[in-house]
Amino acid sequence: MQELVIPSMPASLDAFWMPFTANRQFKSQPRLMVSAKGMYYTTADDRQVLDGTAGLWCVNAGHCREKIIAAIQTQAATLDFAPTFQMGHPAPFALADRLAKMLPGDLNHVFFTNSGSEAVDSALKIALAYHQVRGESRRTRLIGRERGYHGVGFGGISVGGIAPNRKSFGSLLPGVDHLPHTHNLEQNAFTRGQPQWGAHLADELERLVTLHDASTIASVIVEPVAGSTGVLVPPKGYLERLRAICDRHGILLIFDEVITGFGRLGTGFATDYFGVIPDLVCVAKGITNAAVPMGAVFARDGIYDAFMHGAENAIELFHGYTYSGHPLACAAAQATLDIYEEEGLFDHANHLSGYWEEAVHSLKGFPHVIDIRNLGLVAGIELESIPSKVGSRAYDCLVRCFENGLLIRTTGDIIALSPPLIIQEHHIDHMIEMLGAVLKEID
Ligand code: PXG
Repeated sequence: MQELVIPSMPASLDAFWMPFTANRQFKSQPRLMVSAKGMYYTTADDRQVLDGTAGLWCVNAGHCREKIIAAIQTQAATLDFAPTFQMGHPAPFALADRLAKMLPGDLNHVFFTNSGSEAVDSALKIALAYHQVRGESRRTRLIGRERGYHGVGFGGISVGGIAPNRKSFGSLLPGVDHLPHTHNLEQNAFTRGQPQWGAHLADELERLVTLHDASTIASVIVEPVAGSTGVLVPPKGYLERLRAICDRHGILLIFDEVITGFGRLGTGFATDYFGVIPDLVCVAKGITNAAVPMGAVFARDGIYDAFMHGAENAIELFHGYTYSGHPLACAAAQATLDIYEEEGLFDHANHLSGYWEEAVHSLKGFPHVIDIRNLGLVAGIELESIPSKVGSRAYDCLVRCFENGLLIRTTGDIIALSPPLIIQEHHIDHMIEMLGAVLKEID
């Protein structure tokens, strides 16, 4: 067991330009976490905070796992870095092989990145280049979805469907179109699991095909369950229909599993949960339990093979990152996968999902709650917005929960919960109790 070295409070908070944060508000009342273990963070003022969000949907095996710490330490002392451009080291080959065996179908090839955003941009580029190497270079259109979050690269925000993430950044990628989102409170409020209503929304893809012609469309990217925009669970049959339409028109289907991958739904991946196999899968977060940054794109055999033609000394894909397959990330990922396997964490999440569903839906009827949705170990609790102050009610809830010892995540007036998969029933009880008390307290 390592001795903890708790950092002292920084003299100034000014220099760090915080991401996706109201900097001035935060810095006037900071919420700092200094250490973590299992299901809990410890704050700078030495309070325990139950982690209701697995960090940012990523610490699936719980915090500061000894096995992951040891693996990173050993790797750092053995091989700190080696290039993977025209060179190699064993770790990413072994990891890719192990990961490919976890994915269904022929998703057998793995391109490593350092984040979800890079995984998304890599997948979009692979889709474009794939059509080009096959002689269909007119297929350049990318289709995303309203309320989709695919990270913050120019590709990701272009196919993404969140106005504030797009509006300040110019004209984005050309030739992008969007499917409608599937959120509908009139039809689906308080649905447990997948809603019955909404599969027909996938048919909007046929409309886009008619509008643009299939011969111009490269790929469609969706989150199987939209996370960041407030836990939008796909209607029954929706993803199956998207798959069928893509097949009919030679369009690649990309699942962005940055959140749903590595057990969040109680299966390895959403592709297992829904029984729908896409052509490319983006992952990140839970791949290393977030201990070292890493992302990846899985590609089906047909996609990889399409590139493996021409002169053998020619580079097939002009794309990659200095840190693609970084030794520390590979070590963290191997140890993380060991833990998932040894502790049966995906099954554990699956077994607990019924208890979780009951618990979160017990908040129906609490003040301000207008919808509750869930799947696997994820839940979204939507609050009625205060007119002209959208987001302030949920933010108030976040601040009070944190003060009372619970970390939640909010987007607009939607609370998202996605605890580490090691969670036990008593943690769930405590979490719902704390959240319920705060809901009764806020205006
Ligand atoms: N795709 C999806 C589906 C994501 O959820 C990304 C891509 C980008 O990953 P990186 O590693 O580049 O951040 C994400 C990230 C939230 C929240 O609270 C969600 C994310 C990141 C930060 C906050 O909803 N998801």
